[in-house]
Amino acid sequence: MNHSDKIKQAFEAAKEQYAAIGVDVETAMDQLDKFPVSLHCWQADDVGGFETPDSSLSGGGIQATGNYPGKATNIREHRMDLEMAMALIPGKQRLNLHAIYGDFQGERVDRNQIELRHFQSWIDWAKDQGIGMDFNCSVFSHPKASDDLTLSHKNKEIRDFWIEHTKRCRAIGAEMGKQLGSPSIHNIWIQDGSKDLPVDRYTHRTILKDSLDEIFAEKYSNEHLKDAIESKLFGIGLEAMTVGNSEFYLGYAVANQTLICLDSGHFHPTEQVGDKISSALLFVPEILLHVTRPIRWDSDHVVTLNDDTVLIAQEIVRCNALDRVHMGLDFFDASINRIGAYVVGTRAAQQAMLFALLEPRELLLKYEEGGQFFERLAMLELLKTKPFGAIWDYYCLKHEVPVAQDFITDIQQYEKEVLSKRV
Ligand code: RNT
Ligand code: ZN
Repeated sequence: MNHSDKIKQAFEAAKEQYAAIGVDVETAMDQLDKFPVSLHCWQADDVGGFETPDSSLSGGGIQATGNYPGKATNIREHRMDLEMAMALIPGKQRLNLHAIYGDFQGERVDRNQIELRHFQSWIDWAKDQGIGMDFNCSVFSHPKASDDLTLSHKNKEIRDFWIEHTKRCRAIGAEMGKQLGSPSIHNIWIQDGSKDLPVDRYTHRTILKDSLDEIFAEKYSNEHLKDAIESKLFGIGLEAMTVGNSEFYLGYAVANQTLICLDSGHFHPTEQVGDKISSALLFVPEILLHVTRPIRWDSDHVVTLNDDTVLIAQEIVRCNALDRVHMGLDFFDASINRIGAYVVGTRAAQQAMLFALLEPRELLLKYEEGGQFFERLAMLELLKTKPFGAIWDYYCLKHEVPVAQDFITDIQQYEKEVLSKRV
């Protein structure tokens, strides 16, 4: 029996086991196909971007640590790496681009001057790949963001600069959505905060609210653009206060019916982001996720199939919200092979979704409503040792991407042949 026959045989046996608890494996795989994960462009080069030949992340309360060789240093390499990663991940992804990744062709274009033409080649690339795109204003790594405040700055000139940038980003995002025939989610995350105890939090939050009102004054069709806003607990060097905290943005999102972006690193370590989904869904139209793996703080480690990621996926499925929750990733690990990071992290997010889709929902609900809590716990535990891996392997086979550990050698080869030759 050849390799793929063995995978199919294991799949058939696994399928029967799931059928015995009332789970239709084929339906689960079909649902996963329709749930794209948005690949964040910034894992490829440690949040550097292409504004200048040596752009690198500075400030913003975020940090990429490590200096693993071979990072993408220009658009050509960046696209190559994304294509490589996508070739090793089952199903279709999206591309989530930050404004600093424009195709500036050596021209110095400040953030308040960016235009559609700087992103047209990305849109064309996405069209070629048959994928949708999401977009982000880049409100960090810039001299006008150097004193930790941007859209909430008391200095009108500074905040106007960032308002202009963000307005342009929304317009570009809407055009991406239009050209690609799939709404683009534009996410606003800003660093604004304070290292030590501020006395005037209220004015900064009032200013941020006004800036957002101005930014959102222009209306775009929902078919082209969806607006998301992202809160944070604290950033490095901004430990005492974050202007856009969870209460601020959730309030703003509810009042203005924008999407709320929940980043799994942006809450207290004992809070579960998965638990927030069913609450937020009652008050905002849709949710954007930035799935990441915080270790002790917002460390942005590569996503793994851990309890936090699984709960997020379970709640999306249990809330029947696959079309109202959008999964983006937000990790940037510069200490390991960066394409490897993409593939491990994205596959883990997809595996969490598949695991959740393979839950015997009716049975679990019956136990819960009947007060049979031992039975509920037992079934949830049993699911962990069901032959989930056989279904996942078959899913990869079906999508013609490397099965099980096979992608490791592909990435090693890419490192040897491509990454190690970069200067
Ligand atoms: C930072 C936020 C934000 C960024 C990206 C680069 O803490 O999570 O989403 O990581 O926009
Ligand atoms: Zn984020």
